[in-house]
Amino acid sequence: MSPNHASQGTTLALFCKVVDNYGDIGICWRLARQLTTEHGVAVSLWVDELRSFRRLCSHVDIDAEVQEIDGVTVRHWRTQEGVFSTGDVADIVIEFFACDPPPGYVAAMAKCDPRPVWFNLEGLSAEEWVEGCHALPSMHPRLPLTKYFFFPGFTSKTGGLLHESGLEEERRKFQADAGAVSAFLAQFGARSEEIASLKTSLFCYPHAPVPALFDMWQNGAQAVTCFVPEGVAAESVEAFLGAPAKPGAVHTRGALTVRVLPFVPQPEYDKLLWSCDINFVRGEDSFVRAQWAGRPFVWHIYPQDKDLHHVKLRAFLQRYCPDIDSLSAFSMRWNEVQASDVEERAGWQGMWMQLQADFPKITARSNEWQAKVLANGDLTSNLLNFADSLRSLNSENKV
Ligand code: TRH
Repeated sequence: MSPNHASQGTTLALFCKVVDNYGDIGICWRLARQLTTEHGVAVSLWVDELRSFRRLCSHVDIDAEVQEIDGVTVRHWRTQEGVFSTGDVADIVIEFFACDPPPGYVAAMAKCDPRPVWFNLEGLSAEEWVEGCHALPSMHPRLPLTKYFFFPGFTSKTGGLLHESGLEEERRKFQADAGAVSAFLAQFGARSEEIASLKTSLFCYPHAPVPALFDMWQNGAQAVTCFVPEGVAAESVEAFLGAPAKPGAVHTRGALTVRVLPFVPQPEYDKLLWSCDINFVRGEDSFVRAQWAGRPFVWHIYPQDKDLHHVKLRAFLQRYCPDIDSLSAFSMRWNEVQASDVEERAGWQGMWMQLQADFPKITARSNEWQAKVLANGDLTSNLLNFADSLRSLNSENKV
């Protein structure tokens, strides 16, 4: 992927509100780093909550108003108050999930000549309507400013997905090196029998049917190790361990070993996904990372009112694996979507056996999928290219 040279020296402000969990800051931090390291953009990341951020990146000082991390200027966004001048405004302004930059900042944007490019970076969905909304303009009701919607997605009519340029090479090198995989897992205390077993990672919301999954693995014929970062499905994990789910805690019952890991820094989380034979992921960012891991994965989707997430889950499965029933059925069961009679009769054990039998097919799909999605370009490059086209338009029209 060649860097976007037009963006060298460009300034960019990225506004992030942590609504809940880690996805908001996880996505913004990943985007900020890629803009800086691969495209030479000078990024200011405005974030309202530094504690969640510190779980992904231990360098974060939660008391600092402004700090520099990996070349990104991180600003603690404490308030909507404040007066800003045109000199404070970046060339490109991104608000994540319509999070509303401070009104004073927006007022200063309106005074700039030329005006900055303004994006609202939206959430990921495989639904078709996304294509119709991607790149749509939205005029400010009072000020002479236009904001553009930027939707991540899986097709050429969307903004694509976050993917760093060296990622694929790094992943393949790591997975081809059994010693590197063992050393990575051994640092968390994993023993040789765990490393030799069928390895899974578990990241899901608290309502996932983890007890049923554990029960099935425990009573199965094959040795399974489940690596769970601290804080994930804590109640179910503690019930299995019979002890607090602290990093290093481990327990084997029947064929299943559950091992608690620390919540690892973001780049290490990729390695965990690359090390496992199957990954359980959730939300948006870990879901995308699992797609780059070249291994089977099961997605626990973020729950929404009126079961809207069921529609989103089906839309993704329809794109990803319309011809792999075992994966669709298992994913639906994991998300507690009404199963068909056939699936109901198969039970967890039967569904797992069918899924496992399809691992080679799913792995092949994973590689085809990656190539297909990346043919649309990566999100960061697409975003900068779109910004370039809007900037030329802005300076031509002097809007
Ligand atoms: O944490 P999430 O559930 O986050 C989000 C938010 O809830 C958000 O509001 C919602 O819109 C979105 O889901 C759908 O899941 P996600 O998106 O996978 O983000 C988790 C981040 O945490 C991701 O960047 C990977 C990272 N991570 C680590 O760095 N280390 C770890 O050990 C683990 C388990 C995750």
